[in-house]
Amino acid sequence: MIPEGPIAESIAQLTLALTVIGAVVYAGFLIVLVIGVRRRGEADDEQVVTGDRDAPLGLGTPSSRWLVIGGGVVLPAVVVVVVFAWTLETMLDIPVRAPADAMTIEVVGERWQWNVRYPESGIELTDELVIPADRPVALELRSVDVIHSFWVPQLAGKLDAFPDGTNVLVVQAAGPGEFRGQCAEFCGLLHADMTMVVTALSESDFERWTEANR
Ligand SMILES: [Cu+2]
Repeated sequence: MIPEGPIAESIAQLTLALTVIGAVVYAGFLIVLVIGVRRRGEADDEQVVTGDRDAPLGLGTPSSRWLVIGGGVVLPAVVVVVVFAWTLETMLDIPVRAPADAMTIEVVGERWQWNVRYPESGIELTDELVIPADRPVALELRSVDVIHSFWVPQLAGKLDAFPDGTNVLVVQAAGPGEFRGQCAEFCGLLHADMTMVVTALSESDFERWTEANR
């Protein structure tokens, strides 16, 4: 799924980075494993030929020591630091509070629908959200019953909606468009039907929409 906003973009980049780094580490591990098994096999053959059960396996040489220190300590440390730093940077990219220029909309989960309310205009919607594009929108998430989770992957990460408090999820669309969302916390029989359509409109179209629906 292609990210359609800066927050989702940042998350998608981290996902790609973790996938690629994980694949490279796994491939490297498999290669070393195969080499190790084959060498061990050769050493075993040697023991059979000479009858010497204490014949060295070649692990005490300086080059193999460097392989153990480099591949077993230094390389994993580098990978962990890179992954940690990248993850931290992405987390810092994701706003946890409404930015100053954000528009606030209340989104309340209720088995099995999303009730949307615009505090400024009083507009109310169900299972759909209309937002201005190119501007952060702070969704005040709550629930009236069980825990739900608001998730529109193309715009932002997912965030739980609790019955006893408000969570703020900041979403942002890079341009006008339509984006689908889904409740991401199993909430009962019709959980799968708890969907959401987010329509991002240009600033002027959004103003027109607001006036028409006020
Ligand atoms: Cu739900």
